[in-house]
Amino acid sequence: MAESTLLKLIVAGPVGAGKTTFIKSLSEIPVVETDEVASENIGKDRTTIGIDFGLARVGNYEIRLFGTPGQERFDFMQDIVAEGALSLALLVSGAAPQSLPGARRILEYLTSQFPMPFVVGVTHQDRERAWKPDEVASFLKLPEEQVLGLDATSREDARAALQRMLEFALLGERR
Ligand SMILES: Nc1nc2c(ncn2[C@@H]2O[C@H](COP(=O)(O)OP(=O)(O)O)[C@@H](O)[C@H]2O)c(=O)[nH]1
Ligand SMILES: [Mg+2]
Repeated sequence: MAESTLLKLIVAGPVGAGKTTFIKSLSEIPVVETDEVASENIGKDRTTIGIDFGLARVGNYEIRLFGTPGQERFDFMQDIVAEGALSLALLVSGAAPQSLPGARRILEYLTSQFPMPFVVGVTHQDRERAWKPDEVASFLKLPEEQVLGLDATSREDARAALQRMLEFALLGERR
């Protein structure tokens, strides 16, 4: 049997974007979580302080998924997690458009420090009145094909997003 190729992908975005959910929807192993009781009032009781880790397989690729913490005071963790990553998924909740400036800050930071191909995933598409991917694309001034909508709780949606991420990553590599 052919050896599989290991890839490292990172999943970033503001608190509540759906990073942990996305990784759980994709992972074939129990996700290693580092959720802690949130120290700030961020609208939920628990949040990711460290990293989430999951493993997914697409064809011959074995994909290591690393979720980064969303809270600003853990920004230094992003550097540790992003090191050596092939591609980035920036998630933002379509139901929380107020988190878009924070999402943009994370995107600008990561892509300036670690130039790599990325896609933006707009979560909560299963909810009425959530911002649509094209609206988020225009906010972030990105081409529409780089921004996709998903319900992060859906394995099918998460897989489709992962596929797109891989396409961007592998095309990006060839450039
Ligand atoms: N309906 C819906 N709920 C979602 C979606 N993505 C995340 N959630 C929920 O939103 C909350 C925050 O998600 P979480 O993965 O913890 O966000 P994180 O802070 O980015 O890791 C959880 O209660 C999730 O179940 C989505 O696409 N649709
Ligand atoms: Mg989380």
